[in-house]
Amino acid sequence: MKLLHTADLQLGLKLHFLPPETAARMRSLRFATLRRIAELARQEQVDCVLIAGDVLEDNALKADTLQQATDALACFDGIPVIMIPGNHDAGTADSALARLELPKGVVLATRRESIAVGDAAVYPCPLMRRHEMDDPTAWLPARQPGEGIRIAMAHGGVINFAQNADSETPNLIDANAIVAKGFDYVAMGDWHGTFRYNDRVWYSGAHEATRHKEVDPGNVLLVEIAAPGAVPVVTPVPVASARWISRAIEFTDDAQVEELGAWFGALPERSHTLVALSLSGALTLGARDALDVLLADNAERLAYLRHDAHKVFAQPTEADLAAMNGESFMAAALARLQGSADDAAPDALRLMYRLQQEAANASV
Ligand SMILES: [Mn+2]
Repeated sequence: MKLLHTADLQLGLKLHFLPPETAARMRSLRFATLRRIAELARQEQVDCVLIAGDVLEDNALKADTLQQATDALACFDGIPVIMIPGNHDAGTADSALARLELPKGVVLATRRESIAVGDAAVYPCPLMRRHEMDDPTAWLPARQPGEGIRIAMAHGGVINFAQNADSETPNLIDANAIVAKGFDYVAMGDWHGTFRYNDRVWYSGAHEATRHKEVDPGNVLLVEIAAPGAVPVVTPVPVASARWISRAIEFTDDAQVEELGAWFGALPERSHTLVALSLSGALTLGARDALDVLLADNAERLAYLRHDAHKVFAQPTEADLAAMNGESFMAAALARLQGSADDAAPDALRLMYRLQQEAANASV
């Protein structure tokens, strides 16, 4: 059998750190990518699609978001889709998933009972509360003689991801116990990066990233299982259209500013790219100024740019100082700033340099 495994779609994700217009654009990408996953499912002629929890961002979502989710899910048109509630959209009394109008063929599994897909069986482990104290997979029965391919789907941590800082739930799951019960594949959700725990236990990761620290998000998994007991062949397929990129640069040479400019320029789709730069080091005054201009320009072009350029020091060269030394007032101020231990002195020096450059340019 062939299936497509995804999870953590978090449709309706708020992205509060973005300007409202950009956040809205990024929110709509998550629906568009779900539609592309439906296309992929059709191309690959999968037997079913599993969404292993956190389909929706939260249970307070309103009808506009739910309708967009319904319309995107309708694109699977005829391909069975099975989804379970996760910690974001737990099957509580106010469940948003329960308010979702499910297109034909889409099953919301809120009960601990198997669902037949051809000769195979899918065993859902829904989260009916945000945090389950007990392992939500404990109910899974052991394989009985004559059973076909068995697939479990669950949402939580198969290892203690907390130490990796990106797990949201204490919903701890004993994946080895599931495999020991004779399951061929365990479709996991909650961890946002694609992650192979072992041959049979995989996290697909989120279809679109939700933050910079995630490792390898933006994929879905194509899973092929030849027969009961066979090792699944799992192929990650990139589907995300937003790129979240983190980079650290320690400046030791002015040429690195130009290199950074070229790097920005070479990004395939800056309007769909969210960049987090961690900057340090020192530049001459001119290059330090050029860095500010470059960052300001790219902050407008990119979907998002976060940086800490205040950590990059400006070191005036002899030529910088000579250029600023023209007038007696400037020379006196310059001498004082250079000798100053005040934390604000480097900023003041940069400001002086910029004013002097602007004045020079204005007089041309
Ligand atoms: Mn989750």
